[in-house]
This record gives sequence, structure tokens and C-alpha cells, in this order.
Amino acid sequence: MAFDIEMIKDVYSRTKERVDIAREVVGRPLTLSEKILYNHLWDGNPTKAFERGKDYVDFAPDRIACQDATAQMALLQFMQAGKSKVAVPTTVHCDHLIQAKEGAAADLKHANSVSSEVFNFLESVSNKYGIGFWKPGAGIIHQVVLENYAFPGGMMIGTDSHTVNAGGLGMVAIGVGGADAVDVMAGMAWELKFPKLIGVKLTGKLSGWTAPKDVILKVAEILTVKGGTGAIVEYFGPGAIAMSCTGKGTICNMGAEIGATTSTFGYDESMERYLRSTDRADVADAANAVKEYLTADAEVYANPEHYFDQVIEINLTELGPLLNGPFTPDLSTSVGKDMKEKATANDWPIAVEWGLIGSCTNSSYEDLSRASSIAQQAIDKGIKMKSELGINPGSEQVRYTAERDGILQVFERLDAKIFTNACGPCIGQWARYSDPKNAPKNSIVHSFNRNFAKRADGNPNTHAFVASPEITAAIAIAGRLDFNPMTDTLINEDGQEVMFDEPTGWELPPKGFAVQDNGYLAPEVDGSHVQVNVSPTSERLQLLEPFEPLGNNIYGARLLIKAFGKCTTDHISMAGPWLRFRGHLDNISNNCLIGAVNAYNQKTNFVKNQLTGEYGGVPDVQRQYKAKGIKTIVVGDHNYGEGSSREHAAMEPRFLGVAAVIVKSFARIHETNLKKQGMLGLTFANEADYDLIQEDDIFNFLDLKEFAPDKQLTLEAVHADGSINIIKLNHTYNDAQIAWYNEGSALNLIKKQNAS
Ligand code: MIC
Ligand code: SF4
Repeated sequence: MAFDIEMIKDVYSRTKERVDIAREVVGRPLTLSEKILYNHLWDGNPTKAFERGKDYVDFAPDRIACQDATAQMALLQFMQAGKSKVAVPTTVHCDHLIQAKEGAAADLKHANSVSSEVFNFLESVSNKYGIGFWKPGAGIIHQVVLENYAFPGGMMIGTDSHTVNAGGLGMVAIGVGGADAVDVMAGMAWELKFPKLIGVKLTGKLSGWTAPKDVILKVAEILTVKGGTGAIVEYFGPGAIAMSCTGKGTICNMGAEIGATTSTFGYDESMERYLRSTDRADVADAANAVKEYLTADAEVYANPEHYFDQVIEINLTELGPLLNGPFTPDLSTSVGKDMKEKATANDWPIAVEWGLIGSCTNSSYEDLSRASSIAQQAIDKGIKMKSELGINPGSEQVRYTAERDGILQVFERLDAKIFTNACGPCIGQWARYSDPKNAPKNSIVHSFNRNFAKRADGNPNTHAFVASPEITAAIAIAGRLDFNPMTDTLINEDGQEVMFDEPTGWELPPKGFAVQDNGYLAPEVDGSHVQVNVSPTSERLQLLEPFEPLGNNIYGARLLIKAFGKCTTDHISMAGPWLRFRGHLDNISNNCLIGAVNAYNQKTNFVKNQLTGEYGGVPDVQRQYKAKGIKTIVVGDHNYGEGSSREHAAMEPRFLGVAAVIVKSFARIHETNLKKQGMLGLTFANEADYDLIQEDDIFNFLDLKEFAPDKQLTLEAVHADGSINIIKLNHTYNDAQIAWYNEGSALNLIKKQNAS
């Protein structure tokens, strides 16, 4: 039986009425995304049609999921909100804090000992406030959500950008910062700008070496890392229907890499099969009763260009396997010859040192079974493994079933390391090097979603390429980046030339899923007596102090850093070893912007202190400005804050005294995170004004007193030679968000409202 089945039935019981009204109000057939959005309006039945990309709308999500690295800050904030229980079903998943080193058993034991304080904190807060808790080792948040909580037509938010994975089961699932989740936990509406809609029509059929992963690698190439910003991507067409549910999850998952608000697919038989095999026949039956409401109206998919803002068509029969990377997930290259040419031209190392299979993106039973069919061939054909292989199963249920069915043993026979059911190398939790900064140039291939510099192993010289699990397995076995399993031969141990056959696998386990201990702990019905302890001397956890409002008198501000080029959340608040400070704002602030490249010297973590003329690390210099009460600004390029939902990337600069972040464009979640923390997140009205900013400028915000929706702000940049530039800044704050700014943060406002 499914968790929270009554809540799911409630959603379905109102679906018909609300969607029918929405269709009338909007005055035309509806996409699936619109049906789900209009069915989750905070105010109930739809009364007006919203303008996509313009109107801010209040929604009522059905559930929330948090992972350990972001839950700490989310729950520290929730504890301040003055509530005794979460208002909607919520879960916490311990998956990010487990380092991959020796293998699952030893690594889990180690994590449980070094992070016990954090795990105990999360467990006790969960127990107190009615939150379901998934222990370390239970699995990666998004696979666990897909297996247990996602349901067609539902709406959820999660404090992780890959929450979007649940679109594979027909949800609108959106990644948010912790402060957004706190709103919903506290029983308030969740606000989102009504998204634009991109339709992706999948014709043809996947076959041979091509996998769902290649679909999203292709979409990333087409749309680039910011092409999906502000939009929901809705997939449809015969190619979509023919694909497994977990394959759909893979595609939706990596929608985060194109900046999409989320991605989704209409309810179909693959979803029904998945629901039934994961012990949720009750959800499948309930969904079947409102089936036509869980996909778009027929007219929409027949004439998509009339209903979507943009339509892309991909013929899956023509699509071949791709490798995306290095350093960005949208740089796409076909396997084989094209890769050989590109790698040679760009000096990417051809030898592949590691292949990694797993992450929330590609760790389903189907993924493991297809990759293991390649591993099995290597054994059968006597091919020696040329690189190392690591596997992170997505959940204990997948791991247990894959072990029962002999899949994991196949990898083990190739000496693969089976790591914990957790994020591991995907988020830099990988003890690959003792001195990563000085580690050698090398290539790795993985089935993860992100490949920003240093992400997996902390080594800036690691060139990480993203591929499907089956291609990852083949390339890891061959040990060459330019290997094309469809055409190339390998020499086996007997000196014979051999080739791989096409991968095979099972969409779902033929004998059904099984698990002994899924790692779930239900909260007490009444948790009011549960004590939550945070030691004042802890280096891992720190209770939050409210931020002081920044006010509307910002004059004489200095430039902390003008970031050059790509500045993702990994650059702003690095993960890996820093994950251990995610619950301690002061300590984690020591990584603030240390990965951002200073536009004036092209160095990281090396900025000029304008008060002393000396250079220092970004956090150190900023702490000196803070000590003197001098506000600062951060300047950046396009898609600033791309990647993670981690609100630390906003809270750290806020905590250290940065007042404004001014960029050419923002990634959605990060922009909201800045607003929530009571900061100014602004964009250059004229992009070229980025170039006007000088290292030693003094900045005055001339009209902050008139801060209002749809009204530009004016920045005066006074240069060292006395000359002045007036720079116009755009913003997307509405009245409520300006109130957060005025109060110092959204949380300050909630506290005030709950107190009155
Ligand atoms: C990621 O993949 O970057 C993470 C780690 O899962 C983040 C969340 C975090 O930083 O804790 C995400 O994607 O939101
Ligand atoms: Fe974990 Fe990686 Fe997925 Fe983020 S992308 S949730 S780090 S597995």
C-alpha cells in the first residue's frame, strides 16, 4: 500500500471539477502541466487564466521531500517558524553525507560515526514534527520518492534541484530552497511564477545502445544550461509512451541541467506497471479512474505548437548515444569518431580512469540490469576491464533486488566497487585522492547529471563526461573515451578481436521488487515531547539568528568579487568536504564563493580588499568588510547560481554582509533563495554594463527607498578616477518579496505573522 493514500485520493477526488473549470476559464484544451498547476491552486477552484512567465501564483503542493544536506538548514528554519507539526506530508532522506571509499558496508559505518550528530538531529526533528525519516543507506532521495511517494497528477516540492525526477511518474515536482519548503511545512502557500511551457515530442523508438539518458543529453544540447529557465518541459508522443517509467524519471531528472522548473510526462501504462510493481496498486487504481485528467487533452498533443511556447521534436530512432562534457552538461558529442576528433582537438585525456554508474538520475533496476548485461559480456568474452568501476544503487529496494537477481555480483566479478545507496561521487563524496587540488589530468565517465569542475572528486583536472549507464559500462571496460561499442572491437585475453552485443535488461524485476529493511522510520503521532538538541559548541550544527534587514540606505558599498564566466552553486558554496558544515552557517560561510573566478585576475578565492589593498580569500576579505560595517556587492555573468537548490549559496553571502548580487541572469532557484534571505538579487538592464564595474568602485543604490514591483533600480558606480556610471538594474520582486527584503528575510516575516 502507498504512503498517504488518503491524500492522493483527495487530490484525485477534486481533479475532474478543477480541471474542467480550468479548461473553461482558460478557454482552450489544456496541457498536462496546466492541469496539474490549476488543480493545485492555493485558492481552490480556478477563477482566472494566468499569464505564463508573468503572474506569480500561490500553489498548494501535496508533499515535500528534503535530503540531509539541505534539510539541516530547512529544519533549522522551520524550528523558528513556531509550528508543532508539518502541514503536509514531508520526508527527510539521508543520502548526501556518505563518502564513497571502500564500499557500502565500511563507508556507511564510517558515515554513521562521523555524521551521527547530524543524523541524530535530523531524526529527532523529523520525529518531533511528524516527518518521515529515511536512514542513511536507505537510498537517494529521488529514487526513494519515485518508488514510494510520487503519483501521477500530484505536485510536490523538494529541497534539491533534482526533485524534478518525480516527473517520470507524471508529477509536477519542483526543486526549491529550504525557505520555500518552510512556507509549505508551516501551512502557507507556495509561490511560483506561472511557468512557460516547452513541449518535447518524441517520435520513433529507442533501440540498441540508445537510452533515455541520450534523450535528455540531446535536449541539453538543444536548449543549453539555461534554455529551460522558467519553463516546464512536457514530453509526449509515441517515443515517450514506449519508454519505461524510470527512464522517464532520468529525463525529468536532468531537466534541472537545462534550468527547467520541472519536466513531466502524461500518465501511461509504463507508470501503471511501475506503480503496481512498487506495491502501489491502490495508486494505480485511483489514477486509472481519472486517467484522462492525468495527461494533456488530445488536441494539445495533436497540435502542440498551438499550446506550448516552444516545441522540440526528437526522433528516437535516429538518436544515437551521446557523451556530454567536460565541465558542463550541455556540451554534447556522439560516441566514437566525433569524440575522438573533439578530444584530440581539445586535449581531453582519451584514457578513462573510472566509470561510475548510479546517482539519482540513473540508478534504477533497469539501469543496473542493462549496464550489467555489458559487464556480463566482458566476463563471457574474456575482455579485461581497463578502468575502475563504481556503482551507487538508487535505493535499498533496488540494491536488495539487484543482489537477489545476481546483477551486483556481475559488477563485482569485474572488481567494481559497490558503494552505498547514496549520492557518493556525484556530490564529491568520494575519497579518490588524498590531495585533489594537485591531482593529475584525467577523464572519467559517469551516468550522473552534473559534471562541473571538481564536482566528483575535487580535482580541477578531472574531465567528467555524462553518459547512459550502458555506455558508461562499455567505455569503462574499454578504457577509452572515443570507444564506440557499436562499431569498435576490443582485444580479449586470448588475443581475439571481440565486440559487444547490444545491451539488454529488464524494465522491472521479473521476480518483483524485494527488500528486507527499507530504512524508513515513521514519526511519532505526537512528537511534542521529543527533545531536539543542538550543542552550542557543535561545529556541525548552529541555531539560526534572524538576519537584520539591509535597509534602503545602501551607499558606499564595495565590490566583493566580480565573477567571471560560469558561476554555479558549486562555485558559490562548494559541496564535497564542505557538506559537513551544512547545518552550521558560520562555518560553512568559510567556503563562500571560493570557487568563483575573479574577473580581474582569473584566480579563484583571491580578491582585493579595498580597505587595505591586500589580496585574500573571498570569505576572509568579506569578514573584514563586515567587521567594519561596510556592505558589499557580488557581480556575475549569465545563469548565475545554476545547479543546486542549496540555499547556503544565498545564506552565506547574506550572513557575511553582502547586500546585493547583480548579474546578467539568474538560475531560478538561486534567485528565489536570495529573495527569501532578504537580499537584493538584481540583473543588469543592459548586459554590457557588467563591463563597467571596476574592481575599486564605490556603489550607491540611489532609489532603494522606492523599491517597487516592475520598477527599475538605479546603481551609481563611482570609479577611482572620480568618473561615474549610472547603471539601471532590473528585478522580479513582487510586493510580498519586497516585504521579505524589508523584514530581513521571509522567515522573519513568518515569525512575525505567527506571533501576531
Ligand atoms: C546537487 O546535485 O548538486 C545536490 C547536492 O543534490 C544539490 C543539493 C545540495 O546542494 O544539497 C541540488 O541539486 O539541489
Ligand atoms: Fe545526490 Fe547527485 Fe542526485 Fe544531487 S544529483 S541528489 S548529489 S545523486
